[in-house]
Amino acid sequence: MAFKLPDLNYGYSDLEPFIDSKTMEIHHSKHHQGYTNNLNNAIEGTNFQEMGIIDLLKSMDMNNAAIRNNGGGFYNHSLFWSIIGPNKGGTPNGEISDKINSYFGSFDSFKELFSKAAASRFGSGWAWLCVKKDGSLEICSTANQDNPLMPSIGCGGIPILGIDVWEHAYYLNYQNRRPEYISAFFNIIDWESVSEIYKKATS
Ligand code: MN3
Repeated sequence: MAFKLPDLNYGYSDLEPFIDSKTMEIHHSKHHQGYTNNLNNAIEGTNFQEMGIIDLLKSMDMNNAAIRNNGGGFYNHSLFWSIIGPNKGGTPNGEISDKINSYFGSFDSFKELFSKAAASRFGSGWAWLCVKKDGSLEICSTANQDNPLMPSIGCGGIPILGIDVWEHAYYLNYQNRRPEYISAFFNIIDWESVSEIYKKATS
């Protein structure tokens, strides 16, 4: 089974003014499509073809650059599209809200720590909110297309929220102003979706 580029639940222009239409179009139809195609090429004829993306990431060899970069790219962007949307933002409700308050003190404090992790990632990469095996939450960041599911990343757990801080994610609209993009991202986070992912990760 080849991996397939997921469709978006919204149009390329629907996240404006926070993410512009052209960035969305290139990011999804070129970058994410590229990771998908390259992943399929990299696993051709291997038993990774029989696996889902999560098992593939957990069992991959970190020295295999093609699978690491493109498997990560495929998974990271699939998660990213699913946790953003038009007319979202605000603050979470329910269990995930309680968890955030209990681990980070308040939503504002969580926002500050997550934004800092995203802003301080040098070069290309991602910042994550993860839920660990014991149910605790952790904010961390990874380089390039790495993610917390991969072996020996030192950034634990299952990601339930992630922000892409590669320049391709924001440069057309924000140029070098990454902190403005990070701040805008909070207006499009789909907390209901994050909450669903959290529930699955902890069930
Ligand atoms: Mn990207």
